[in-house]
Order: sequence, then C-alpha cells, then structure tokens
Amino acid sequence: MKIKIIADSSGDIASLNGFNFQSVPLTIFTDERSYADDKDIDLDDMLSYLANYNGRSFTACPNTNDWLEAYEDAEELYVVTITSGLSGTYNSAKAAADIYTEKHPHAKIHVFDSLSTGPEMRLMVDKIAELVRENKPFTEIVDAVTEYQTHTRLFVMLESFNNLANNGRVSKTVAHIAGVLGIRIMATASLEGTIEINAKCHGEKGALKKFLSCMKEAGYQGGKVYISHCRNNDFATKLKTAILTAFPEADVVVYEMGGLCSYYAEKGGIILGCECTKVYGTKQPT
Ligand code: X90
Repeated sequence: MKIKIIADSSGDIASLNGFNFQSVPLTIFTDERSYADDKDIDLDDMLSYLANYNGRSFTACPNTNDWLEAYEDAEELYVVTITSGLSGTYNSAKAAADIYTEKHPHAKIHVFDSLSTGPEMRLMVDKIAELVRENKPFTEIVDAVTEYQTHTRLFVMLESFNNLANNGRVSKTVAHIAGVLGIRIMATASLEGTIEINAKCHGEKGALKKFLSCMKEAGYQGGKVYISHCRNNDFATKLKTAILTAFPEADVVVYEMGGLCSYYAEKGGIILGCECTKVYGTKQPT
C-alpha cells in the first residue's frame, strides 16, 4: 500500500519524518503580486510588501487539479484541510477525492475538515502519522482521528484583524476593537469552524493569563501543544514557559507560521493548538 499524508499549507508542515507527506499551497494575492505558500515563500518580503501596500489583498485555495497532482499514485490517502467554514479548500480537496476514487476504485481516501487551521491541523497530522506507524487499518484511523478532533482546541491572539475583516472572515467591528492601542483579542475556532471571539485583554501579562485560563477551561491537563507565531517569538516563548510552569510534563513546540497563516494572523499573531480532556462538540459537519 502506498500511503500518503497530505495537508494544505495552512497546516505549516514542511515534512513529516519517515512519511510520504505533501503540503498543498494556498496563494496570497494583491492586484500586483502573488505568493504561493510553499517552501520557497519569502515571508520577510511578503510581510514588508503588504505593510506598505494600500490596495486590496486576498487569498485563494488550491484547485481540484492541485489536489489531484498531490494524490497521484497513492493508494491510501489521509488529507487534512483548513476549516470549510472559512475556505473552499476542503471542498476542492473533496471534489478531487471523488474524481480520484472514480479513476482508482481501489484507492482509499479520506479528507478531514479540520474545522480549524495551523497548529490544530498539525496535531491531527501527527495523530494520523502515529496510527499509520502502528499499522492501523484505514477505517480505524479515520474514526480515531475524527474522535481525536473532539479533544483538540485552537486559541488565537491577534493584534490586528484587518486582513480577516477585509476578506469577510470576521466583522469590521472586531477589527475596529482590535485596532485600539494595547488591546488584543482572543478568539477560538467555533464548532462550525468559524472564528468566535472570546475575550479582550490588555498587555502581555493579560494575554498570557487568558491563554492559560482558556486552556484550563477546555480541560487542558498537560498534553501536546503547538504554538505558531508571526514575528512574535518573544511572546510565543513566554507562553511556552508559562504553560510549562503550570504543567511541567507538557509537550510544547513553538514555530514560525508560513504564508497563509501569517497573512491572516498578521504581525504579532499567535495561534495555539492543544490537546484537551474535555470533549468539544462533535466537530464534524453533518
Ligand atoms: O480559501 C482561502 O482563500 C483561505 C481563507 C482562510 C481564511 C482564514 C484563515 C485564518 C488563519 C488566523 C485565525 C485563525 C482562526 C481560525 C478559526 C477556525 C489564521
């Protein structure tokens, strides 16, 4: 069996040790330029260009052909996408999966709608890898990962919501509040995979406290945590330390966001995905 694990580029996974893994890029556009969110993206260039660009900017999901190229040749495929609540990525991956199984009737393919993004997608991909490594059968892996999704959460702290608001992913009111000096807004991925505003907080200390209290409320008890940041290693590292102080056995990894997440989370943005003991809804669209 040729097994392949695939995620779109919002998952910020470059490679997966020992696995046939591929990241399928989304693209960031202005009317003048485009940046494919692949391993060659120049983030410094993109961020400084966007900071000085006054026109409109937007993003696009991979198309069916991009997915089909990634599926090519594999017989057992696990695909993880950014939330269908904010992006067409899941639908294009699904459409490609239907075409693929028609052409290759013996292939097994499952597309997981993460109902989330970034760090929470990483947790899901790790779980898939773990189960594949254990030689678990396809349906068992699909069921276990679907269940695992109900035990993971995403928390986000952004200093600006301008790109999200300008692209209709949150209301202009949210962007306005976030624009007030010193105010940071904490949000979470809702059960429908949209952005749900949780709280406003002031300053760095307030923000650290809020992350910890949100995690504890979700039943975090010291499992895996991924923290991604856009040019904010300082806060991400402090957050890691705060988590390790409260939960010394925690497994916390900090990393830099790629293009898509950086575009929407903007400079200073922090996205945290963690394992939780409490169940968070059913997490699958009906
Ligand atoms: O299809 C496309 O063009 C991509 C659209 C993606 C829009 C949202 C990306 C969000 C990235 C910032 C906040 C994370 C909260 C996610 C909650 C589900 C990261």
